[in-house]
Amino acid sequence: MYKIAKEMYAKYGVDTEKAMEKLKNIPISMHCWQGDDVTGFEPSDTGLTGGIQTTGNYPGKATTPSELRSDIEKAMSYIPGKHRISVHASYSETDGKKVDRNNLEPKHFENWVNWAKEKGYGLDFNPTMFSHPMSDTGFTLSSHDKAIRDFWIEHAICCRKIADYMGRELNSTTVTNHWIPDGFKDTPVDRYATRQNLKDSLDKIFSFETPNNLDSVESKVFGIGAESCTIGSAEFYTGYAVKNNKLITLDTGHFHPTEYVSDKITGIIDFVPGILLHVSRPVRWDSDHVVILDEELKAIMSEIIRNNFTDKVYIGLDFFDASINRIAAWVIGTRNTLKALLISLLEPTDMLKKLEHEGDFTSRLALLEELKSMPWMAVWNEYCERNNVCASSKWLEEVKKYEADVLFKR
Ligand code: RNT
Ligand code: ZN
Repeated sequence: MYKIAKEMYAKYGVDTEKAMEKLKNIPISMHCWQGDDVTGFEPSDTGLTGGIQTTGNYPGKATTPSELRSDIEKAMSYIPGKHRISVHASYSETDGKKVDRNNLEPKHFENWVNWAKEKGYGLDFNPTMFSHPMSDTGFTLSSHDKAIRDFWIEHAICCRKIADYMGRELNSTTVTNHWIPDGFKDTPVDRYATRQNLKDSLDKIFSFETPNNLDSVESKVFGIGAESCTIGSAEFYTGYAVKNNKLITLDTGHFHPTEYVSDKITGIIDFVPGILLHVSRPVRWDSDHVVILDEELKAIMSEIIRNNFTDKVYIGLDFFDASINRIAAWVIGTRNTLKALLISLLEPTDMLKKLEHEGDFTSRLALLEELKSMPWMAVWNEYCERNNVCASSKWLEEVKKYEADVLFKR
């Protein structure tokens, strides 16, 4: 099948070998939080807050950091290529002692770093500014209460130091994503003051250099319980990122349903040092369903590949489904992201761009539609086999076995 596919693509001037070679060098940052429904392992677990939700109670979730790491390894064994793991601050390991978030240190993430070193993963990081008593008012960095603001500023500063340590230890730059849940349930009178608070807090957080870490800020349209006004809106963070040379995070669930992240990438890329993607799947709201191989996923990956943005666009995942096997959720979403990248890498982009630049929109449409039935699956299977990973859904049989032998016994 691969031989035939190779010939078919060659007719369009596409080299399948090159496509596979390129795919190998694109890391996906897989989020740790799909494995335990975003709870983390702090001794004082307050439950998930911040206007995000996991629904479902599928048995077998990871209950300790080592279980989570084993589950990640299992998922990674079905994902071809070398990738990264995105860790939240709430996954600290403090030997059962209560170390509050404003006192976290690199040593509390040593196990993650040693494990990543051993497995060859990169690490990315996230301050956790939700699921904590200090976020109970619904406000963190934008709060009018100085004690609350200061607590979260301290937390983010700890996190940037931890991220820098991770990047240094692993010899691979960490990307740290800053997201806060802050917003008003009901119509506010003084939105501006909260945004000024947020700006001041961010300025304090970013007041020192982290040579092994890049910072990104993530906007949102609304959260549960914060329906009327989100302090960290798209305009706020776009402005902040542009002015302060920060990366901007584009989460596919954080915009109005008729807006597409695939269209936003080229709109902002020349004005920021980079983009962090949070690839997710919103169903009616920011529901964070498992990523499927849909048109938007393919469109996003096409934007990256068509424009050679792989050095400036960091691909991170952000979904959490507690109603299905969590390892399968990771495998499905991450493999789909890679499949979408491969499909884009197999596109005769120069040919299509030429048609478009010449105004031949008829041929552009015809070719785009023809390409949809090209045998990319044969290339995908070949790629998986060369990377010693199950090509077909055989991985599911193995995940089901792990479920029976390990997950259901927890
Ligand atoms: C929430 C944001 C944020 C979180 C993670 C857990 O709406 O998307 O990125 O999902 O930090
Ligand atoms: Zn996100």
